[in-house]
Amino acid sequence: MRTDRPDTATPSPGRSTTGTAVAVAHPNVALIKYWGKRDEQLVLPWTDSLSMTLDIFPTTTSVRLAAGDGDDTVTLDGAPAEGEALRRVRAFLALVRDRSGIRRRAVVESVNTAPTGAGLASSASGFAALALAAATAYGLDLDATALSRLARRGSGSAARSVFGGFAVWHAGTATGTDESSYAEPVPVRKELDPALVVAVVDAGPKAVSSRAAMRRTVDTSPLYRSWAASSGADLVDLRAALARGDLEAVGEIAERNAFGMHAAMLAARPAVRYLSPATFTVLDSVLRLRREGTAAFATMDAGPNVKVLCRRADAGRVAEAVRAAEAGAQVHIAGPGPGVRLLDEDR
Ligand code: 2P0
Repeated sequence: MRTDRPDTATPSPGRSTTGTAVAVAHPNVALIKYWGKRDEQLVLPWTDSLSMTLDIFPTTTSVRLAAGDGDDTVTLDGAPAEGEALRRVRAFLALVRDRSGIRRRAVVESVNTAPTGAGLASSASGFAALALAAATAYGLDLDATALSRLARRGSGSAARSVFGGFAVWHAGTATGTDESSYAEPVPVRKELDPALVVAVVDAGPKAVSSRAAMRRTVDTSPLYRSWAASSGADLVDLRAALARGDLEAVGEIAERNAFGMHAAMLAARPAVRYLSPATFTVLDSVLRLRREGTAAFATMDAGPNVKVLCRRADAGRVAEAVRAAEAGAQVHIAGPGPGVRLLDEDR
């Protein structure tokens, strides 16, 4: 799905800005993780990653152009955004304004349905929705590839939430500009029919942001380079397993990739430790399920929560086993979800 269309296109002739737009996007869970940037400014990763977009926990974001060129107003879950979250949204809007040539400030309202900050990738759904809503409100005419590149500038994992189902995010060429780093859909055999059972063992905010944690891992972990190298091989194997609909192989590869990422974090100085005792309780239940013959495999992100990959037909049983093992867990069952889209009635 490579295109030569420049991201910097000004509004097409005859196309006026809508001035307002509302977009919905869903989070994604990486089976091959993104962990580490080679360019912080452009959000270019060291490695390719591959994810499944979920059909739960959508984020809905509206962008409305207001009069004047003052500060953008940003509301997150009904409260004024502040600090780093506000700074990141404003920096993103400044990028969209540069491309559109329209200086007007924006009023942004975003509502998340996932527990924010718990490693459930609300920044992925958040910046994917913001990218489409802002691009539309400011009159940029972007195809999906260009939208994915733009979303990446807000948060790396957002590049993948532009697409439904499975998506691979290309790290891009070593010397290239941001042109070469975007996500695109990955074909999957229908028989895979996967589910992700999401076990939220702690919905509180994380102690270290993933942005800071990945920087520390890259800079100080002696295991980072070997994880990054093995991740490239994992991606090749995973794509083949998805293409043949081999859920066991998909799960084994995803699980080892996640454990490798957490091992690299634990070896950072000081250690980045997101996993908690409740994480390991859930991991034990996943192992038990496997010993009893259910294909179930775990992956964890920048938090203690566990996502269990299994067949859709087994999801209820897996959810029950996880609940029985960790009474405090909130358990949700997700399937593959849709890509980002505009809500037409609000345009
Ligand atoms: C992922 N995570 O691939 C990995 C695995 C968490 C663990 O993408 O700094 O919020 O905004 O580009 O996308 C979380 O990192 O980081 C993430 P930024 P992001 O899903």
